[in-house]
Amino acid sequence: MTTPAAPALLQLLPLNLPQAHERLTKNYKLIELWKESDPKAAIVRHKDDIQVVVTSAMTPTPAELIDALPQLKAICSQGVGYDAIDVKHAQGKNIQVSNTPDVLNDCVADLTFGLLLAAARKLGHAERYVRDNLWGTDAQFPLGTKVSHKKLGIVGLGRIGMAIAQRAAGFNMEIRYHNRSERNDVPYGYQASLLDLATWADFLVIATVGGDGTRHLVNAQVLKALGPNGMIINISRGSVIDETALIDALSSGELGAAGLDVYQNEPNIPDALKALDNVVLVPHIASATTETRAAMIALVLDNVDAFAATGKVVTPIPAL
Ligand code: 8YV
Repeated sequence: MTTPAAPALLQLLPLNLPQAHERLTKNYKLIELWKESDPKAAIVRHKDDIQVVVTSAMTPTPAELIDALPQLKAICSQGVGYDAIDVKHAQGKNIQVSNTPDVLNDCVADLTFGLLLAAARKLGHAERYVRDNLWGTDAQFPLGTKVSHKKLGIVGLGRIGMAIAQRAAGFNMEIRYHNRSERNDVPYGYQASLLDLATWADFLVIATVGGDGTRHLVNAQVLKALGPNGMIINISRGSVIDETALIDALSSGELGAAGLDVYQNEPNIPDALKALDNVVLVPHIASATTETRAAMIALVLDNVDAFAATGKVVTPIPAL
């Protein structure tokens, strides 16, 4: 009796979980692309075997790669966002694409409040003040802005947006949101116009999807509407905010402050942004906790294993 050869799996990035390698090698012949001296040649060598690609929200997975793999049937990605993957192209070729929704909602929402509190209470600035030995000198530390009982506008009230709203309730904040369409299952006020939401809000949180449909959704006008006492927090994608307009608004004082986890051209953050005291900058870490990353990787592996066993991934991205 002959055992059928294991289908090949192309892994584009290392998965930082000890049991990941073991689980992947169980059902698949593993090609770890980052270990290949000539990645292009490795793809050509294995192209007729590769049925699954493992990627991430931050790892480009373009149409060219998809087209280079004629036997590809599933793309399993680590992360909820999928703007780096040509999902439409894959789905057009009947290739299933999975992401890792829900397991990161809590950590992303927690970090959103970390950034919001840091921006309002000037935590980054305060830390620099202490470390620079300015406490006790004539250089007075400026007053911050109260968070509790303020107005929170959420752009993109999806699963992460809802987790953010839940936390905002603990701060007795009034919540409104902007989506493409109104939800009839939430108690929060809907603003059909983002400009109206920004005019109303004290804090504007960006939790919408990335990609072409939301590129520069937050422009100079929206930032101006948020105003000199307003603050913007972005945990979605850098592409959603016009970064040049943001730097201008923060530098001129037209916008009060910002807390950013994501940027237009990661990991490059413009020096002009780094020079400002009214912005809190962290390096795309919203899902980066031991617990959540383990849960995300476990879900990638569940998708891979389910595909191997049943031909279907468990958390497919709906048809675009
Ligand atoms: C990344 C993210 O997945 O989930 C997303 O969309 O942006 C992050 O959680 C993470 O950087 C690992 O790829």
